[in-house]
Amino acid sequence: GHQAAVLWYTGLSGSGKSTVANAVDQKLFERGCHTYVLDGDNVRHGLNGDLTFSDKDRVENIRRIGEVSKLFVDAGLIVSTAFISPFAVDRKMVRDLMPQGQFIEVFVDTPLEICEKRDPKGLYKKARNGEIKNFTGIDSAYDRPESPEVHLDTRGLDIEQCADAVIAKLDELGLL
Ligand code: GGZ
Repeated sequence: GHQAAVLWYTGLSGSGKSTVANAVDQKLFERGCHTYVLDGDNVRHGLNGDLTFSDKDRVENIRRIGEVSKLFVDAGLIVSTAFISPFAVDRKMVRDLMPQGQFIEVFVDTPLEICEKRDPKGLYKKARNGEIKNFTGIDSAYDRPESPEVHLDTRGLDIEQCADAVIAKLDELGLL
């Protein structure tokens, strides 16, 4: 058995949040855990399809994702969320929403320079051209987490090592 929890991934666009979240989720599944992954693909297009990338809408995006995560935690799942969640105050708000000790912040720390080089969707290029406004890291802020439960310096770790570090923390915290 396992304890319910939220694994809250945060980091820049292209940092690898979804990739690491899905790798961890696979390992949890293999251990028999009941899990769910929330990311842009299933939330930004559906539940939050009415929201933009203005500061105000990003706050609302994170608030709703926090509330939905809480429902999954109430249902006993280990829920993983992969959103930039750029503002520290909003991450704190979600932390305070969850039962004590069941909010695990995972900072996917990939430098802007590397994210911008990857640019899988060409969004950084568009942001630099001014075709997209309010792009995180370019003309919209990202508050680096100060004391995340897990800090992944992805320059020194591959996906497998990142996933193992998250699992090790869950073991250490007695959640698995
Ligand atoms: C940041 C944007 C923007 C702007 C579109 N700023 O690499 P992606 O494409 O798949 O991930 C990014 C995603 C960010 O959505 P989130 O819901 O995670 O953001 S937040 O937590 O800040 O609300 C990127 C794409 O949406 N995207 N415009 N202006 N990312």
